[in-house]
This record gives sequence, C-alpha cells and structure tokens, in this order.
Amino acid sequence: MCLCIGPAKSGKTLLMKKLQGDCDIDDAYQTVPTNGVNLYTIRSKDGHFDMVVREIGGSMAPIWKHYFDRVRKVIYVVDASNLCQISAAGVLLYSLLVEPKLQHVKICLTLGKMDLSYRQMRNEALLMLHFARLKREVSQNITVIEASGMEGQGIEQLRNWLFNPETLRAVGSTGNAAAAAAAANATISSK
Ligand SMILES: Nc1nc2c(ncn2[C@@H]2O[C@H](COP(=O)(O)OP(=O)(O)O)[C@@H](O)[C@H]2O)c(=O)[nH]1
Ligand SMILES: [Mg+2]
Repeated sequence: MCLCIGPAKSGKTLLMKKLQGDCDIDDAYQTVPTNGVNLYTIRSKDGHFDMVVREIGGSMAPIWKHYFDRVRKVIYVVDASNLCQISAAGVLLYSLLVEPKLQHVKICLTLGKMDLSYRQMRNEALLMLHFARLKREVSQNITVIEASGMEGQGIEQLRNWLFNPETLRAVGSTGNAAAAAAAANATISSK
C-alpha cells in the first residue's frame, strides 16, 4: 500500500488524478478539499501493474498514523509555492519519518505546483524543509521529485518511482520499469 500525504491544499488530489490519467484537467479544474480518504488506482507505464494509492486529507494529519499499517511507500506532497506552509510541512514530514511503523518505507518528497512562477526553486524549498539535516537524521531512503499536477511535470518520474524505487536511476525514461522492478525483487529474494 502506498500513501499520499502532505499539508492541506498542497496539491495531492490533482497530482493523483493526473497520475491516474484523468484527462479533463486544465487551468479551470478545481478539486474539492479531501476531508477523508481518496483511493486512486495507478497503472504502470507498460500497463501490466496496478497500484492503489491512498490519499489522506491534510486536515487529518493528527490521525495519519492510523493508516500506517502495511504501508510500503509514502508520497509526501509539499506546495513549493506556499511560503507560509513550507516550514510547517518540513516539521510534519520529520514527525512522519520518526514514526516506528514507517522506518522501512520509501519516501518520495514531491515538491508540487512547480508550474507557478512564484514557487520556490528546488534548492530553496529543500533548504526551507531543512532537508539536508532531515536526511542525516532519518533512516529512510528519500527521493525528491519536482512536479506539477496542473501541467504534468514529474508525473512519469513519480510513476517510475512508484513501480520501481530501487532502480529508478538506472531505468531513466526509456527503460521498462516493471521488468526492472521484477529484476530488483529477484535480486532481493535470491539473497
Ligand atoms: N498551479 C497549480 N495549482 C495546483 C497544482 N496542484 C494543485 N493545484 C491547486 O491547488 C489547490 C489544492 O489542490 P488539491 O489537489 O485539492 O490539494 P490537496 O488538498 O493536497 O488534495 C486546487 O485549487 C488546485 O487546483 C499544481 O500543480 N499547479
Ligand atoms: Mg485532496
């Protein structure tokens, strides 16, 4: 199971809809704040695998921890255009990463809304999140992706990460993620 979490209005729903392939998204598209849980079925690039991602509304942060059982991956979405929110988002991320149940999950830190001109650039956003320190202090493997649910930037990178975290770099944009994931699993099980 994969979770998609992050502060309210950080762009989780739009990102998941884009990843799921809902194609009626344009500038006028409006989402409804998620006050509960949304489920999305994401398909791998080659169409052979489906993965269910569970989005939990930002307003539910105090009870996120009730959803941590059997979670393997977490997509954490931060709104890179929201200066007021970004530091708080970093604190919230830290509180997630120290959760005992999440010690072995893979994390994708998604810097969202990168289409907006007044967004923070990657390095500034990471600085505000105290990312360097975070990375030193936590055990999880964290991948950073810049994305836009509006324009589609980073969507395929996110899909590759979802289906194939270990070999993300090796696969790049041309490889077969599912086959590489199978190979990675085979490597793990043959040890
Ligand atoms: N410009 C821009 N706006 C976005 C993007 N993603 C979400 N939004 C807008 O931000 C608001 C909150 O988005 P939503 O996906 O509902 O956030 P959630 O509460 O994290 O699920 C909505 O008005 C979206 O249209 C993005 O990538 N770019
Ligand atoms: Mg939502």
